[in-house]
Amino acid sequence: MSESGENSNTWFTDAVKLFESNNIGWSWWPVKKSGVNNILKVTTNPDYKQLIDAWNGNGTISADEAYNAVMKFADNHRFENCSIAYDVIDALIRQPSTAATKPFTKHTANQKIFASDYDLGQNGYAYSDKVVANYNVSTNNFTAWNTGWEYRNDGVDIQTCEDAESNGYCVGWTEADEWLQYTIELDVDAEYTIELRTASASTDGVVTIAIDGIDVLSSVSLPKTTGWQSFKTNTLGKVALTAGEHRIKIKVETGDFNISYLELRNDASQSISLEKGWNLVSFYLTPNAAQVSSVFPNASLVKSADSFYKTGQTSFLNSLTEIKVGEGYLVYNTVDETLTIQGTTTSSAPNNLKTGWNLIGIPIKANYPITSLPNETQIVKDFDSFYEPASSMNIISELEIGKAYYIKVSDDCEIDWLSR
Ligand SMILES: [Ca+2]
Ligand SMILES: [Ca+2]
Repeated sequence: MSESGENSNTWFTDAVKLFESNNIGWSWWPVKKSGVNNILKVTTNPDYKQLIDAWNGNGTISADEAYNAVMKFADNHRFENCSIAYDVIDALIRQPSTAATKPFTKHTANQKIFASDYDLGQNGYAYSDKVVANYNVSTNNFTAWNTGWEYRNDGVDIQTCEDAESNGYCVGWTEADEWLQYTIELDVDAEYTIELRTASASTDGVVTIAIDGIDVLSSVSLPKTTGWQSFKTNTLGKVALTAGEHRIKIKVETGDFNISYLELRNDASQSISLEKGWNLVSFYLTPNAAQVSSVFPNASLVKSADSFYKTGQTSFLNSLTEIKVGEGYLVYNTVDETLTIQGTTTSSAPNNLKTGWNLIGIPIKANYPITSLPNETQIVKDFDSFYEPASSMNIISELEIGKAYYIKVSDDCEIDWLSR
């Protein structure tokens, strides 16, 4: 079977399944085109559109301009200038033999999950949409499966998006009982705030959020906004989730809104007490506002193991710009105060220690028993106490949350913070 290929992914999967179950080989003819339904998508340059318009009697174009437009369009057909439609390839090659879904792209917490980046898979498994293919040969009625005709070739209706924070696309033409699924990988057990960024010029939308097949936030209202491209972030609610892979579904109950993105945030806060003078501190979260001056508004000097920040100094001389989770900081504060830092937690990577002295922070929300430190440990110090493995006079028994320490090791080694 050849000379086919101008339809949706749903139609492609059904057709391939039919051919192969009847032992019929197949070949799709358009490999490279400017539509959404080809393996390689070609960008149409504006002057080529102008040339087509001129041929159709709309406007004029000079011979040189026409030549350049055609050459540019030819250049756009080079493999390296095309974008690869992974959804089309998946529909042709993988989906005919399985209803299993897989991530379209990697999603995790504390970053935007663009609505158009829903999972790869069949209608009814990765997403559900009312119109998913064109059957005009049977019905005499052409139906656009992707009403916005952008980005992907499924039934999901995607259009270009004017939301400044988007990937350039939003899901639109949402209807009751349609849904979208996203596979997410979480680093830590936490309570996550679920946010959904939507726009609607007509009505208030309603959605239910399901995770791993269970409704966790039911019938949440999405107030209409001032226009179809005027997006607003809706905080839907909080859900406790474990680290690992989860499938999150946006189920539309009342439609007619556009979705730019979804986000799961595990905002937490950490209190740090600073004395006037020198302090050794660290954070188990990544501050939302991580600039040194935002984290330490009353510090005159902040040093990490290999960089420093001095208040009032010309900015390019400050090698330390952002405060990071798990780093140790030596801070000179001008007042006594307790800071409350808002941020997000992530899984803790091991600390790599180099032979000799190291300045380390505590990347976990727990005290760490000093006897769990690597065998290479020779001495641990803060300002007024110390620990030596062989000593009987040790003052430090645990590395405490929020503090930082100097540690001397006999060889390169690492602290595995999760092996407490
Ligand atoms: Ca559709
Ligand atoms: Ca739809």
